[in-house]
This record gives sequence, structure tokens and C-alpha cells, in this order.
Amino acid sequence: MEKISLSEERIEELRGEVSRFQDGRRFSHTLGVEKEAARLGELFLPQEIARLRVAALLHDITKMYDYEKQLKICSEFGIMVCGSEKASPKLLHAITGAAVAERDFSDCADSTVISAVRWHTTGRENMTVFEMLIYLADYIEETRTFEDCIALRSYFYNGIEKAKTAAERLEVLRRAMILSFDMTIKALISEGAPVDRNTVDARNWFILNDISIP
Ligand code: DGI
Ligand code: FE
Ligand code: FE
Repeated sequence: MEKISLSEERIEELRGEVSRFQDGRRFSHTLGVEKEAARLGELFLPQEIARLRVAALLHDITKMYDYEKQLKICSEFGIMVCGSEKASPKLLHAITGAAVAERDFSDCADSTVISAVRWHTTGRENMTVFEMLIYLADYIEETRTFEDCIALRSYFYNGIEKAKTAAERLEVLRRAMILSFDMTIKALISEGAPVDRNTVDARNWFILNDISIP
């Protein structure tokens, strides 16, 4: 694993850099994800809190770019855009975000951070716990006011309050991940929108597997 140094000063500076990529609303969301990722880190990966905060700050780095710009970045990086991503342009920001994080923030984005940015929208089968925490933080951070986000936040924290052991906490995380995919897939179906295969694979994987911390 690459060695990166993440001082408090560098994280503070990164916050300023990211703010230049985002309008006020999006940046508030980013700060909300940073805060939530740190909270989830306390529960599951206390050694990784600094890196989780960096991944949270970078996760939507290209979200403000329009479809044309997303496609341009993909072509610059030689990334093939498949049919599913063309049909759902919102999926592109996770792909371009990972590429831009790797190119422009290499002093603080190692492969763990980059993969968390890459998979924060759809999830994937065999997700790492680090990826799960960024995905979940994005869904439940405090500035999100959609009904599904509020429901998932309550479901998760009510479960955590009752969980007594590390294994029980991981089970709460697993169930929260499944609920998130169920809600996203239902919403996409009700809109008549395509569901990315990674989202479906992720849901099935969480249903069939227990989570463990390596
Ligand atoms: O970038 P954010 O708004 O913070 O959140 P995000 O990266 O989770 O993106 C959320 C949007 O992406 C939301 O409109 C639902 C959509 N989305 C998530 N998973 C899928 C998806 N859209 C399609 N078509 N397929 C998916 O699997
Ligand atoms: Fe996003
Ligand atoms: Fe986000």
C-alpha cells in the first residue's frame, strides 16, 4: 500500500481546494459527508478516520460538471463509457471523480481513497468496509432531507444504539446497506430509470454475505 501523509493541515487545505469545485449547497453536502464518514469511522475503522475524511472531501469532486464535461474527462483518461452510464449520466461523476482524484490529489488519494470515490454511487459486490462507510455517509449525512435518507439514517443509528458487540454493529451496517439498495432500486424503478448492474450485484452480495473487518 502506498504511503501518504495526512496531516490535519493538509486536510484543512484540501477542504479549501474542494470548495472551489463546488457551489455552496454541494460543498455543505461534502462537509456533511466528511463529518458523517468520521462518525462512521469511529464505529468501524478508527485507524482510518483521516483517510475517510479525505475520501469524503473528494467523493463528489466532479459532481458539478455537466454531461459534456464528464464525457470529455472520460475521453481524456481513455475511459470507455458503457451503455448503462450513457443512459444514467449521474453515474459518470463517480468514474470521473476517481480519475481526477488520482491525477490531481495524488498526495492524499491512495488506492483506498480512489476506490471509495469510484464506488460511492452504485456500490459494488465485495465492497471493502472503507467503501461502505463512504457510500453510507453520502446517503445519510445530516444535510440530506429526502425521506429515504432520513429513514436510512434512523434505521442505522437505532440499530447501532441497540448493538452491543462489534459483530452486531457490522450486522447493522450490512442491513443498512441492503435497505439503501432496496430504496434506490425502488426509486429508480418508479422513475422508469435503468438500474446499474453494480447496484444489483451489491444488493445481492450483501444479502448473501456477512461483513467482516480484515
Ligand atoms: O452525488 P450525490 O448526489 O451526493 O449522490 P450519489 O453519488 O449517490 O448519486 C445519487 C444519484 O445517483 C441519485 O439520483 C440516484 C442515482 N443512482 C444511484 N445508483 C444508481 C443511480 N442511478 C441509476 N440510474 N442507477 C443506479 O444504480
Ligand atoms: Fe456522488
Ligand atoms: Fe455525494
